Amino acid sequence: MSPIVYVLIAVAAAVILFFLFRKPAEPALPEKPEPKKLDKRRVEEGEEAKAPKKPAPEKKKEEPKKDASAERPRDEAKPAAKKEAPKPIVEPVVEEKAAAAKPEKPAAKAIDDDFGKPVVLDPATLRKGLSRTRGGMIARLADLIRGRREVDPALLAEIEEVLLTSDVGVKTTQALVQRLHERLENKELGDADKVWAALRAEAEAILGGGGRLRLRQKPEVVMVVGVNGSGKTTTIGKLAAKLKAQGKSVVLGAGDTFRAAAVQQLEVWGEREGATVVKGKEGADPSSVLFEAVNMAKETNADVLLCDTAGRLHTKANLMEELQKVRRTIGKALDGAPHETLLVLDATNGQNALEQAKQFKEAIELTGVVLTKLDGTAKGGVILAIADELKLPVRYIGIGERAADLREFDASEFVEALFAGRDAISTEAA
Ligand SMILES: Nc1nc2c(ncn2[C@@H]2O[C@H](COP(=O)(O)OP(=O)(O)OP(=O)(O)O)[C@@H](O)[C@H]2O)c(=O)[nH]1
Ligand SMILES: [Mg+2]
Repeated sequence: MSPIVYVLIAVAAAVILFFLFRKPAEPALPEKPEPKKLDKRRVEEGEEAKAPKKPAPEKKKEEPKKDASAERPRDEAKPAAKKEAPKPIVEPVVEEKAAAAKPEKPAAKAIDDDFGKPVVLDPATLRKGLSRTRGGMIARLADLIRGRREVDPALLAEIEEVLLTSDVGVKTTQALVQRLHERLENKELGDADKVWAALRAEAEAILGGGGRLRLRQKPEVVMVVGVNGSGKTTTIGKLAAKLKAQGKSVVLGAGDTFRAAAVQQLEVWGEREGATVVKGKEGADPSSVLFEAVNMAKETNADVLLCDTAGRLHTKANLMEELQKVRRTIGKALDGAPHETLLVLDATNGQNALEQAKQFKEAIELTGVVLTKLDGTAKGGVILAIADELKLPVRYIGIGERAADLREFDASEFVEALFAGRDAISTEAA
């Protein structure tokens, strides 16, 4: 019996020893996985931190995501940063909602933005668009100067004649040639190259800076005026295209109630560019249509309202008086509006365009000029007269019918496109 007892004792001892060894082993193993659990917790915490961003989907529109993506590259610092991050993400939503309900003041500060895409330097297209004027006035000037060894008053007189017969206009031509005489007296015009450079410099000085519109408030209200056929509606459509490409919301006011086709033309642009069109019935009062358009732009928190107007009226009322009334009404709908009044001029009208411009300027407060159809005329020299005599910035130029053919005006780019490659420009080539 006793050997059995010994065996039992030995087995019991073995079992006890086995359990003794197992117990310490168990806590040892979890120690390794524990950090893993901690990691998971961190990840979960991180996800939790992201979880509050679920309400942020509302914000996706606004892209506070920039902050979130900026945080992503960070790792260990995340938990702390993330816990704080969701708060600001939520807050702006509230602010935005408040801003939407309140007047436009907070938004206005944030909107001082380019109106339309920034200037894309594309000299070849611009040069092509201006080829008729290059082949006309500029080629004649180049022919005059080419190979001229002596620069004398007789050459300046010939230059004067070219300018006068190229729609630059008497006043602007005389002022420009006068400055050339001064340069000649100061011995600054030693050779043909210097005369060419002086012409370029004078042209650029006359054209000034020009410059596209800026978005300074919301909605920025732009009224577009000009005689019939000058390109108002097309310019509005092209501007809408630029703005939409920039992600701006646009409302179009069909203030030309003279004919149904004018409204339809605007609707086609509106549909193509995704802009809301506010219209009235044919023959409706343009002022009331544009009053509604301003309200629509305000209600929908639009970035820009572009107001089309008639170049002719269905009534016998005076066009200028009607435009003044429209302007006043827009101002009643929104204090300070219209913020811009653009006069659209057809360059093919040459000096007549200048005369029209003078009449408009006398009657209405203008803030800038759009010169269209430069692609179809050799009378592009009129732009010098317009800039010089009207003292208004040329905001845009039209060099074709496509949306991209409305170019932000830049004086130096324009002069470069006109005068570049002097030796290659020739009246014969034109
Ligand atoms: N080649 C060329 N054609 C242009 C340009 N701008 C406008 N047009 C064309 O000129 C014509 C008249 O343009 P609209 O925009 O209808 O002119 P509008 O001033 O609105 O005319 P009304 O509505 O009658 O007062 C259209 O056939 C346009 O396509 C341009 O820069 N170049
Ligand atoms: Mg029109």
